[in-house]
Amino acid sequence: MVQTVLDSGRVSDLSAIRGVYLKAFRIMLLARLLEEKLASLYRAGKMHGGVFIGRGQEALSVSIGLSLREGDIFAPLIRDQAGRLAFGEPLLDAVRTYFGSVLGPMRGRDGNVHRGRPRQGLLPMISHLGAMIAVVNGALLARRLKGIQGTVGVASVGDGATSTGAFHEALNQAAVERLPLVLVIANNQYAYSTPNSRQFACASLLDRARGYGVEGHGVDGTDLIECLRVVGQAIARARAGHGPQMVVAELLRLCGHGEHDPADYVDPQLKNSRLGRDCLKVAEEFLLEHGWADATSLAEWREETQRTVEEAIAQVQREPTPDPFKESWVALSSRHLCETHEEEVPNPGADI
Ligand SMILES: Cc1ncc(C[n+]2csc(CCOP(=O)(O)OP(=O)(O)O)c2C)c(N)n1
Repeated sequence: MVQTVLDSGRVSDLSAIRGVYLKAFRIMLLARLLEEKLASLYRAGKMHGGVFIGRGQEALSVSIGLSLREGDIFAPLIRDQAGRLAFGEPLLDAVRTYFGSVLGPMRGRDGNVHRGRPRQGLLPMISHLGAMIAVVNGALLARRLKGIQGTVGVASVGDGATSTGAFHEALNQAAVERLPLVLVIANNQYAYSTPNSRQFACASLLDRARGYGVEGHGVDGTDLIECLRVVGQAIARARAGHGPQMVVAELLRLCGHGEHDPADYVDPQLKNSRLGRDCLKVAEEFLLEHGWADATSLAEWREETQRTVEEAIAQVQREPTPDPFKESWVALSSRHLCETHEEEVPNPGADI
């Protein structure tokens, strides 16, 4: 149902999009509240490792997850908690990885954002800077060789990736092979602290698409309806055989690169511009304006979602962490990862 509406481009028909929009909003809210909680635990010194959140990028991210189908491939970035949830990653996968639970998908042995479920097409991230594009290409080529048709792969990257060799080589390969790759670039105007002006000299990152013979689509990343429409159509075009697609979303990240980064380099003028809008607030205003929610339902959803987050964290805090004397400290092979994923993981929050 979600895909049908998004594929057909009927998102301008408001009655058709209502159900998808509400679902997207509730997932964005779950991602936001989970990450706010993780960030506050990090500041209280209660988290191991870094905490990287997607505040301000949830509308773009959720649109990816909701536009994909079972059987597709998704290589999320550190700002894609919303997209992961929308693609079907259980909330507990995130919480268990953050708290090092041995029941987590990486068995409590990997960095917070490096989790995945390869068997379900959710690829564990290697590096932030474009490394995953070639991995998605490889998975798509493998499917082609096996004669599997009709699936697509999304690689999510930041503007920082567009200046790396990995990005250019993989984009060129996808174009030459006409792979059903959708490259979603969240241009949050800074690569960590490096502004766009010190990073590329072209007018728009969409020029990168043109240069490689790839279709490009620009979108206001603060606007959920627009993200659902543009990301949905790019994915539908890749699925329909039109070759690789690039989506460039303009937005700001409303947080640091990680929670260790105060992001005081961000130009206040940008913060006060349209780019600095909070996509969750924009979506909330849209819901109220169209009578799809009222203040009471918004407050109830927030309360219910907060409870889901608190309960998941309380549950995981009671779970064991790996026993260093029993673990065999070899790298996790993909076979191992797939085996770990055999069992069903309960999924609080999945019914939203
Ligand atoms: C291969 C590689 N080189 C360098 C780094 C260090 N590094 C991490 S994030 C980053 C910049 C990221 O910019 P962007 O993708 O725009 O993400 P943002 O944090 O701005 O959202 C750099 C240089 C890395 N992780 N991997």
